[in-house]
Amino acid sequence: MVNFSLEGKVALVTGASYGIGFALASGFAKAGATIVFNDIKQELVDKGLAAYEAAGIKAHGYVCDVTNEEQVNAFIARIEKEVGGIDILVNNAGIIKRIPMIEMTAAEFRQVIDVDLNAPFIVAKAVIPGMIKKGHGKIINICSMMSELGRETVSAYAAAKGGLKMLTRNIASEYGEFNIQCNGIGPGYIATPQTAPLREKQPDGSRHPFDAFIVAKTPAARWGTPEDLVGPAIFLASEASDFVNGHVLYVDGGILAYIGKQPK
Ligand code: NAP
Ligand code: GCO
Repeated sequence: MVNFSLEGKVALVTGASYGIGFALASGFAKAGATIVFNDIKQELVDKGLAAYEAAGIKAHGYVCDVTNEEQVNAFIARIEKEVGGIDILVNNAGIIKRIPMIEMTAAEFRQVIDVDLNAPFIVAKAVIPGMIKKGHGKIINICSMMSELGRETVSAYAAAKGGLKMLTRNIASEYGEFNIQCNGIGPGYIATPQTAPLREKQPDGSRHPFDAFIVAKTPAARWGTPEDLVGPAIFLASEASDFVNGHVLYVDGGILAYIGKQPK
């Protein structure tokens, strides 16, 4: 029988006080996993703990900036001591800056690369030795449609997410022999705080042009929800995907397959 259960597993989801990370961690908890998450600020960790408790989930929350290698190493050591060895890692924490490239400073570009690409390297590097000791592990990197496509104003984000796709493939290549599977999830356009600016109503009450654009570009004719990502993530976190490695699973309502609704 195919095993989709996460019973007895310890799952770390970075940046999971809310948004996609919160939905994935909540879904993992319902599939039997013990949940660990982090955020940069204690107040957000507390907010996240309260939200998990309200959902009937006992989560372990810690303050950690995933771009800080010293903090991450101490964080992982603390989890292994206080909760247990990590079986599942979801590199979810991420930021975006929407600035035309020639107006973006190098510091702004580096900041996005730091969170969206350097941090998944730092966290995976800290977690993999424990997975090798355990004889198994699942790493899921939250990529993006921008791992495949570009668009105006998101140069740093697309570069980071494109790199994250290749980091995913490289971890799969280098650690597959230790029964560690590393895959990506590439969400389409998902309704979270990160995309709120693309959906807000215009001063005249009309829809944001980008909102209408995305709905026309998506065969499912809607924005995704964080919950749309939970089933695919449980699959990649479970033994059901033990022979899936180095794959980016796009959960995008079909947008990457579609040229877009023709003008009437
Ligand atoms: P979000 O609502 O902005 O949440 C991002 C989370 O990451 C927040 O909890 C944030 O905490 C945390 N974070 C940011 N920088 C961090 C750092 N240095 N250390 C620790 N935590 C940090 O974003 P989301 O929409 O849920 O997206 C989650 C992931 O999915 C991101 O990697 C994003 O790129 C990716 N994604 C999103 C979409 C979409 O349409 N929403 C589509 C494809 C991919 P703070 O609040 O403290 O900053
Ligand atoms: C943007 C959006 C996208 C989504 C996502 C799409 O400004 O284009 O924020 O980048 O967040 O990454 O997969």
